Amino acid sequence: MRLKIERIGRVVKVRLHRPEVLNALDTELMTELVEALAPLDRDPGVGCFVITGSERAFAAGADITEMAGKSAAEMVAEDYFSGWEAFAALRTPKLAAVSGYALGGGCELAMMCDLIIAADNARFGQPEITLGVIPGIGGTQRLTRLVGKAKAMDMILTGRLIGADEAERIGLVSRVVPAEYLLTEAMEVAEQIAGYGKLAAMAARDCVDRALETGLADGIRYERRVFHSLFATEDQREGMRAFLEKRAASFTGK
Ligand code: CO8
Repeated sequence: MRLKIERIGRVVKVRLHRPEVLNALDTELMTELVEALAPLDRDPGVGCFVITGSERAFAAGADITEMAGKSAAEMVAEDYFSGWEAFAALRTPKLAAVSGYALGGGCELAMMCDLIIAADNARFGQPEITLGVIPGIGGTQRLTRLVGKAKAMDMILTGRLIGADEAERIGLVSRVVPAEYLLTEAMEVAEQIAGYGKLAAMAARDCVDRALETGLADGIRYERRVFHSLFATEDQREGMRAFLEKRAASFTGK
């Protein structure tokens, strides 16, 4: 098993576990991750995923040993790494808790999550250029959308690693915390998100992602339709009634 999965209340914590290769992401890990999370994604009792690695490495990239000997024909035939799209498409909010290296596919995996909380020892990078290739799991696209052309080009063309503070400054990560508090903070944030109505949380992340893919007018129209649709939920009734009755809301995900 390449993962350690723990369900804590409404939060599912997934620890990448290939310590001997700094959590390098191979096909087996990708398949295990997607197969484990797909049913939980549909479970209304699960409100947030936390993806984490070890203190030393979130993930040091795609598995170079697995890739190195492949031919272009094999890459095409296998549609190598297309399976990661299934991870990105999970609708339950996903939080990456990053300590140590998040390089190449590791940085791309973190960017597939909705929030990144970084330990102060985290280092992000897209060093594929040093291997004679380019990012292949969305790095050129997501990084550019998240941090803009100047920083994306800098990281992708030079392979330079950046620290947690720079990552926060350029908008790659949501929060930076001392390494010893990383999981405490990540779990608190995940529990907070999981405590809200799951339909609203899924709708919110969907609309924010839409902003990266579409023009403003279409995005605003999309948001408004999704907003309207939430008035078909019990959670909307409960949330607004609870406010008016000056009590805490109790969401059911219906
Ligand atoms: N793949 C396989 N093995 C790895 C990887 C990796 N990405 N990263 C580290 N390892 C292994 C090392 O080979 C080493 O194994 P061993 O003990 O058997 O020699 C072990 O993990 C520990 O690593 P180091 O001894 O190198 O540890 P250091 O602390 O000296 O260095 C680094 C840590 C800086 C993280 C270093 O290991 C490193 O540079 N790793 C590679 C980082 C990298 O280039 N990542 C990008 C990979 S390519 C990618 O992710 C995108 C490809 C997209 C393909 C898309 C196809 C469609």
